[in-house]
Amino acid sequence: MRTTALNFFASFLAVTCLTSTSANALDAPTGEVILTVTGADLTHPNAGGTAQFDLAMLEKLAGRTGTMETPWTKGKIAFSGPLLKSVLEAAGAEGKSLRVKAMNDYAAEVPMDDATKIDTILATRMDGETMSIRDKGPLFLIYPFDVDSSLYNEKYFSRSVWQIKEIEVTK
Ligand SMILES: Nc1nc2c(c(=O)[nH]1)N[C@H]1C(S)=C(S)[C@@H](COP(=O)(O)O)O[C@H]1N2
Ligand SMILES: [Mo]
Repeated sequence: MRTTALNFFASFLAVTCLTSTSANALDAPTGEVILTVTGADLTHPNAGGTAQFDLAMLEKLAGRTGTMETPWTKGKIAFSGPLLKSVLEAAGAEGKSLRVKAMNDYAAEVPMDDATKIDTILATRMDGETMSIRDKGPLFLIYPFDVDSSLYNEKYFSRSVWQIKEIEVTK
């Protein structure tokens, strides 16, 4: 009896795991594409070899809100959006480095550790409002300056790319 229950539980677990693996497949965007993740071997592409996201897809991912001062804003602002880590997981991206590219020609090299070891936010909102391009939107990479003030320096400022449109994952 006991073994049967255990076996049943084990197969239940196996089925659940398999189901959640296929649920990891990335849906196709239905709204305007605001982010494209590119890289050699994404495991969850949804557009050719790339992973495209609209706002709703990004805002469904695990995220956080951090209220903080930044060099680019006045007073304390609540930045919210998915964690960079969740976005990369959704795309099935693995690599050592990221090239975070803005709509203008600016791009920054961001080590993968900044996604995996730091709760960096790919901010979609400031004080609850989506950001226009003029306000550094639609996406702004925000380090958790509220949690770790030692990040508040030029090294991380230069990686704080605004008007992001693409993240290229490199080996
Ligand atoms: N889209 C975009 N993001 C960017 C930059 C840029 O030119 N374009 N400059 C980066 C650099 S090098 C730094 S130090 C800070 C500069 O912010 P500041 O121009 O407000 O001083 O933003 C970073 N993010
Ligand atoms: Mo800079």
